[in-house]
Amino acid sequence: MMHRKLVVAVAVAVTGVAVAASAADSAVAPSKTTIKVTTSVSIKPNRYIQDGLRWDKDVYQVKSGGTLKVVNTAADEGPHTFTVVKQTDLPKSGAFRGCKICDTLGKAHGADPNSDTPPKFAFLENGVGQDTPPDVDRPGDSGVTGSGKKGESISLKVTAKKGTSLHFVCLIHPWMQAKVLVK
Ligand SMILES: [Cu+2]
Repeated sequence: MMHRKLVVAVAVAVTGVAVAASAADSAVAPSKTTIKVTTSVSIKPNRYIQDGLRWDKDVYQVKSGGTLKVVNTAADEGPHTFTVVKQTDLPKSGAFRGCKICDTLGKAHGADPNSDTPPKFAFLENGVGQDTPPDVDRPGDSGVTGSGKKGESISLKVTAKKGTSLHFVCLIHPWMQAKVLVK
């Protein structure tokens, strides 16, 4: 019986160490951060369909010079964009159908709002279309995750200085809004 008690005491001590270590880890921003598109749809018959399509967090952290990997883990909801915008350009609730910045940057991507064909440019650097990933440091830096299949991803290098907050939105689903704190 003595022996069993000792084992329990050791287990508790080990758990205590693990908690302390994970608290210390969260204080250090990672150099590789994954941003996931996730979803959960709930339906109330004759009332609504609630589209739970979203980024998996509201706030992310990454080191300046680090990488953001944006992964589409939601199936059947089409492609997404990771697009840095000014905080004041983020559409508020109720303005999603009239998201001005989404129209402007959607056009810069060469997207046709009336078709499912992929945009002409997969990326934008400061609002200008290009085929290669931008250095992410300011509004207008953007990337499309792919054609819309689950598991597709893009990797973006963050060149913004330490202390920058990068607000981002999905141009196709403007309620998907979050931010990256550059550390
Ligand atoms: Cu989206």
